[in-house]
Amino acid sequence: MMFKLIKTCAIAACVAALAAPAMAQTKWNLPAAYPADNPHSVNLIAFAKDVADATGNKLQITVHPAASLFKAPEIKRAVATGQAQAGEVLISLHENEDPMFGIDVIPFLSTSYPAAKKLWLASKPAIEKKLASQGLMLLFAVPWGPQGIYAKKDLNTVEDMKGLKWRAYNVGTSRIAELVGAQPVTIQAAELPQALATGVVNAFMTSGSTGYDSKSWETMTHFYDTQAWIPKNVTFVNKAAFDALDKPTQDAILKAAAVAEERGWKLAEEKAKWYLEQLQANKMKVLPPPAALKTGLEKIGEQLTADWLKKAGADGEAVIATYKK
Ligand code: PCA
Repeated sequence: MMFKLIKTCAIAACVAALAAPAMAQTKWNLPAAYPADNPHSVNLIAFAKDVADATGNKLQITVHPAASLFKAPEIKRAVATGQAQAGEVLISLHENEDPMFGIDVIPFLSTSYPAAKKLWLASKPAIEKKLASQGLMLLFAVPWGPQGIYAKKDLNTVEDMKGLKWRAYNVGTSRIAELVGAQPVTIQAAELPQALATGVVNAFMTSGSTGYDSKSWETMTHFYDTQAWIPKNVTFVNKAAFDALDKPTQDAILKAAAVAEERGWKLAEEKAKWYLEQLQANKMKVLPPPAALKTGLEKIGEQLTADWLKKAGADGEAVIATYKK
């Protein structure tokens, strides 16, 4: 047994040595925007390790979490222009480029993980195509937790949201502020702790994990578990950088990407409840939305759905129809 193992290792080393001159070691950077211990970053680091292992370290991908290399809204362009070879973004940050990038933030369209997965599969071809037209190749997508409202007072109706200093992270969350008469301030997750500490914002909508990452309990008292939508992060590569790799390395990336997508969805779902428990353990009230608040939010959701359908046209309708099938 031991001998066989040694022999197998020796052969593997030999194969690696023979293959080495064919492609020198390649180093890639993968900027990401969320903290190193957030499940998204953990998954990216596991992905990079899988690629390194499968290629015998021929391709080494360094993950740069916490917006340390590029700020969240700059990552996509950095990868498209080849400043970085791969990257992870909250895809709805780019809804202005194509409504399809915002399909996962339509309120109350898909609010459970199986529904979010179904929506992802329905929208994937269109998203893949759009990314390809921008010089990017899609690798995988991973969800956040369902989105709820953080506040420091009771919210019984949407009228109670009037005048709030509302942190937004994309077009949709800004629009919600406008519709309820709050003041939207766009702040990415990396700057959220600072914004909370300085009182620039006093309410926002996000997942349990981002509330946990930004220690929301230090300034917030309530989390309304509205489960309004499940946004996703998408990981892609610069297509030219991918094309420059040899076939075995390309295959290793694609294989690791498929594994990362599956692992990412699993991790997200497993941890969603844990994050809400942490909010509670830190003395926050974790509550279902009161009926009137829920109804008000649903009305806003209808408005946002109509806005989206208008922007996305026939292509959008087709994807929604596939999703609803
Ligand atoms: N966290 C990110 C995006 C969605 C989420 O749950 C944020 O708040 O910026």
